[in-house]
Amino acid sequence: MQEKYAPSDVEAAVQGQWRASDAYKATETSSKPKFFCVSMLPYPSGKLHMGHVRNYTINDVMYRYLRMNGHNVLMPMGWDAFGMPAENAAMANGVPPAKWTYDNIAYMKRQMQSMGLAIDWSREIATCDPSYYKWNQWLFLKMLEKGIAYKKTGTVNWDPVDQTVLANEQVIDGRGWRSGALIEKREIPMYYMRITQYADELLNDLEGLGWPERVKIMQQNWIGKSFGVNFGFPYEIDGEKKLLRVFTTRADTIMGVTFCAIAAEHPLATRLAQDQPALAAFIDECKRGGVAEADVATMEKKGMATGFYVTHPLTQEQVEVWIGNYVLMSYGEGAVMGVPAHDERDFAFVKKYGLPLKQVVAHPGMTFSAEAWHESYGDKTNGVCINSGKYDGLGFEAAVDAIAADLSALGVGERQVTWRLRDWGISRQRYWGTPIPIIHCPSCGDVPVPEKDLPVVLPEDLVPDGTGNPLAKSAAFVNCTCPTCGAPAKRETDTMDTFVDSSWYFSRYAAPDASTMVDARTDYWMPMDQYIGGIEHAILHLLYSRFWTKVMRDMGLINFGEPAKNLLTQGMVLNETYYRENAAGKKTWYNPLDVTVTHDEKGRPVGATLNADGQPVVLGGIEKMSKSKNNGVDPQLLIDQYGADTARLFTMFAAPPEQQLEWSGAGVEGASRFLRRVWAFGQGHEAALRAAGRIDPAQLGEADKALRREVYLVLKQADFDYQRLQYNTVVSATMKMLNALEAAKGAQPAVLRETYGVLLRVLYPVVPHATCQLWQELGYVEEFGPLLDAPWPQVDAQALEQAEIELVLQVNGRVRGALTLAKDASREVIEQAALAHEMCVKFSEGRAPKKIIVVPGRLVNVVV
Ligand code: ANZ
Ligand code: ZN
Repeated sequence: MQEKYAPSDVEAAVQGQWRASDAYKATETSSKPKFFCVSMLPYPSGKLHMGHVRNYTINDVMYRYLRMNGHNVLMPMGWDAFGMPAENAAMANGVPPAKWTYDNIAYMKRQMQSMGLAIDWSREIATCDPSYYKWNQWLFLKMLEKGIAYKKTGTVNWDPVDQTVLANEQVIDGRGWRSGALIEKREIPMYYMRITQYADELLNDLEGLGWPERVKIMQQNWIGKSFGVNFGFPYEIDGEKKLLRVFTTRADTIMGVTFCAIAAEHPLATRLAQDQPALAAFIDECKRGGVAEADVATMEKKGMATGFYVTHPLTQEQVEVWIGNYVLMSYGEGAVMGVPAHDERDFAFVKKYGLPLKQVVAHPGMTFSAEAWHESYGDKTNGVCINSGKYDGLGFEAAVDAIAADLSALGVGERQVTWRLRDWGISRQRYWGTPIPIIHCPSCGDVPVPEKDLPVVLPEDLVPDGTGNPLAKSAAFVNCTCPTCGAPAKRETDTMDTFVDSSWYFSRYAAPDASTMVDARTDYWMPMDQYIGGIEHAILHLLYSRFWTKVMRDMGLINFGEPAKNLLTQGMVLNETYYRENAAGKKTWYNPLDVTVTHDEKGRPVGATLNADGQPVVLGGIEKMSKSKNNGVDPQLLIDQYGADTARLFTMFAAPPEQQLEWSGAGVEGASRFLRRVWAFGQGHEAALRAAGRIDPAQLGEADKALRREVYLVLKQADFDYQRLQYNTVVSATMKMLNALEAAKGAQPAVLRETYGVLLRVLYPVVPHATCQLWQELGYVEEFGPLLDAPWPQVDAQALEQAEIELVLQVNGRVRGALTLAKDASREVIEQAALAHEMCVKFSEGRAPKKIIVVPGRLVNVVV
């Protein structure tokens, strides 16, 4: 065999064998239990980054371990191929998004292949392929039939200069990202999916999922089920009696209301603005601000008094109405009762505008101060009503019961359950997406494209130029005939949100060539036994996927209601950052690979210089690898220089899968060195390893026993770590094994062969190429078959047994030392050893022993 470990030769050879034998093609006919492990499909952005490498390696390690442990495993791969970056790249380079996308896919696929991933490529999916998105269209039409999809007007960002709709992320400080024009809100017809119909089920089914608690809580908050009271403040306007309705989860604080706040879009705000130009201007400002719900807690609270009053339904007091930028039109009633003493947002609001505040809940042991907010003021769990008339003394539940009953008796309110979850708007006024299969006919209206005409194929040769959707300008696409009446008609030019594409792709992996959306193979592989991806998908992608799965189940297409039994959210990959700042305060970031760092005697970084000019750069701290901080490391450089096995080993060893991983050049070097040692051991003992026979248990010497014991002890731990997905300590286990092998002087070849064979198998899932090569070259294939399906090593219980044991030595019941004795030492030998022990001699002070108590295997107590 090769004297030196040459990763590129080894990897090319081993990958060639895998390809030739179609090693990772999975079938549904196995008698073994199935295991379906899936990485969230990548966006084909151009090339792999370290986050991809980490994600897929975790998946691959799991695949290989489980396959050796008797499972029928499938690891698929696909491409989330629609979306805006392709349109942006097209605009920048003048090439159609399709070409850019397919080129990127080809390149990234080669990179994945060079990583040696156990992917069944026969199941590859690109979501921009008509044979895939046909089924998006098909299910959309089924949903339309069943009323799960529907049409209504929605608000979009309109760029009046570029004459185009912009995505939220293309609006920067209220202006279009390209044109700089002030963005307008426009109401246009759009399609929605009724995810709210599944809200209860989406919430309740979280419980049974093996997902990180954090992700479940995020989903739970997003769905946001709130129990409260909906009631109205009576008022009169234009001679009409009305109610200003609010939703509150804290009806117990109703006697503490000092104002009401309504959203800028609230109909009452619109009405009041008719008479007040200043109010109208403020409302416009609020609308432009367009707050995302996530920012409401932290944004600056702004408001304006309207001079209009409503009546408190229980006290008859007059309460002034304000417009508040923190009130969302899309939640509850778009209006709130302001209780500044017990709601943090209301508190900040009255502090700013000098409004009154009234404490109505007392908390034991807390004195209330109007000066500063304290989180206990908002606590409902152990408060008691005060300053609340007949409700005084009641706790939260009792107060809400009484107040809800009173409001209901007055006919102005009732209990209500409110959800944060909104229906999912899927229409995008963009080119590079799944066409919505609808035809607009002047006489028949909106006509679904007949099933036989699906898919509505997206033309792949258009180039967007930033001024609206190119589909809308393509006569060939737009003009068609009405399927119902045959008259000239126009095709819908909106496409679907790309979250649709990723809502069910995993089910298609199981049956990629099916002539239906899914088939029986989907029920075989699904649900995913393990799904792996970033925490950034904790909410939308996973929620939409769960929704689509339930819809497909209810249509009888599949027999499961959740897409993923288990979820692993892998940690981010971090790296150091370095920058220089110019006089204007503008920072230029330098890639860590282009920088030399100096360290103090404790190894802490103290300074850095740029390699190009030798001048200092500033250490900017450790952050997530990103383009903006220029601190990414291209995994291709790593693979080219050290090989895929080293890249894989480093990423698995540097941190447990769910923790953050810090890039380290020294860590990569260390990983590479370790693999060279593994190789050198095999190469150095080649003849002995190949020639060795079977182990004769009767012939084992001390060195043999010690080596076997160490390797099997470590195997036991490694096995446990594999099962709990703690791959970093699996790697340390293999390092311990190699240390033991290198140190085992005088062990017989048969024992070396056995224990080295254990090391190769434990290391194999992480480092598949080098281990496969060594496995072959050292003759293990003849004994166990190819490594991919070799039996996982079993812990030899006998090897763990120790020849010697340790007994605690006590004198008069106090621990004084320990005795190391043969495991089968007789009582007589134990007593002799105890009496002879120096501590026993010292503490018995010459007195004769009265009695000696021996607890076998544990202790010996000398009583004097
Ligand atoms: C009075 C009150 C007093 C409130 C108090 C809270 C604490 P969740 O739990 O998320 O459902 N709210 C209602 N509609 C709103 C809207 N459209 N925009 C902004 N805030 C709104 O939150 C319910 C609470 O959020 C409601 O209870 C209301 O403030 C506010 F000590 O009413 B509360
Ligand atoms: Zn028609």
